[in-house]
Amino acid sequence: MVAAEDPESFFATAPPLRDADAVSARLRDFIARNSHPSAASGRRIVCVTSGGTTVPLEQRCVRYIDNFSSGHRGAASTEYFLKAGYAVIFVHRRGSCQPYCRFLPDDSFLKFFDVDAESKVQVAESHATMVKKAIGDYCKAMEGGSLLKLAFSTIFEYLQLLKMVATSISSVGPRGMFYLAAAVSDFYVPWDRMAKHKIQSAGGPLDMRLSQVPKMLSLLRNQWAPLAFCISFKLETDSGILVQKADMALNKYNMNIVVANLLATYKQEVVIVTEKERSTIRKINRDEDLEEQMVEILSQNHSKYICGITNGCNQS
Ligand code: 9Z3
Repeated sequence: MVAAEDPESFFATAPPLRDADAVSARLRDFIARNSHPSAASGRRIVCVTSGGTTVPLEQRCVRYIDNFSSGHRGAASTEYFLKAGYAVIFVHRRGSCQPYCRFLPDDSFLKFFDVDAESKVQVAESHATMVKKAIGDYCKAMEGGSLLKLAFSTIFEYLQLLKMVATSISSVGPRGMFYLAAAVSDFYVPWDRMAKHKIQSAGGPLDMRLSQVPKMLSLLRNQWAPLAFCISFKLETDSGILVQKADMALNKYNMNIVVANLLATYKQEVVIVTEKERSTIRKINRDEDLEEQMVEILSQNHSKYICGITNGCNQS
């Protein structure tokens, strides 16, 4: 019997992705359109993952374990990658923060609108500029075919999507990039061992054994998209182990870059760890997005990587 920690068993027992054929067709079209020689071409394609994965405790799920992540980093980074000329596959947690909507508050959304004397609804004057810009940028990305959004909730959906994107993106070789900002569960309940129905409380305290989620980064690097430029994130709460854990991830999974951040300060600073160096980037002023600096540095590193692989810079 294969263990639940084994990738093959994970995929064999996971509930199949809904609309897998349609998702796969959208992906194929998106990659073909953005890698077509006549398109703004030799275009780079990045897969940005964003938001936390859930671990259901019941097949007809009432309860689940969640991972911390609002999706703000992934959404902001997507905007900056688009601005830098990348095509972006935004693999995000359903209901998490979306590109160009980061400034729209979800708790007081109605404040954005006014109703005039004729009962017509319009955007409040005070927010009109921001909303107009957001709509313009979003439409440009969607109509220009440079943004593809794919949603997940569970760890099962996330890893199946990641595999599908990776095996498709492999066709663009080193021009493909993975920016893995999603907060991914380390532990899960395998589908075939999960309670079918709502777990009953009459039975007293609940003992539950979680299996380890198989480490898919090695597969991504070695099998699914071997030439892609891979950036993973390391989130810790203990500053004493952060960089050491990032180094370990860099070496163990052969990542090109690991972005290390602490839960307490991740909005203000991150450490970019490569084989050669570690550099800390900090937010300089309140209104600045740290992601703008991050994307600039990461895309420069991606350019160097493409040059190295293609033996010259004419294809970057
Ligand atoms: C991160 O570390 C992200 O920077 C944050 C962004 C989740 C902190 P927000 O979405 O937060 O803006 O609210 N992501 C990776 C987290 C993670 O689960 N990493 C795994 C690990 O640290 C490796 S895949 O072991």
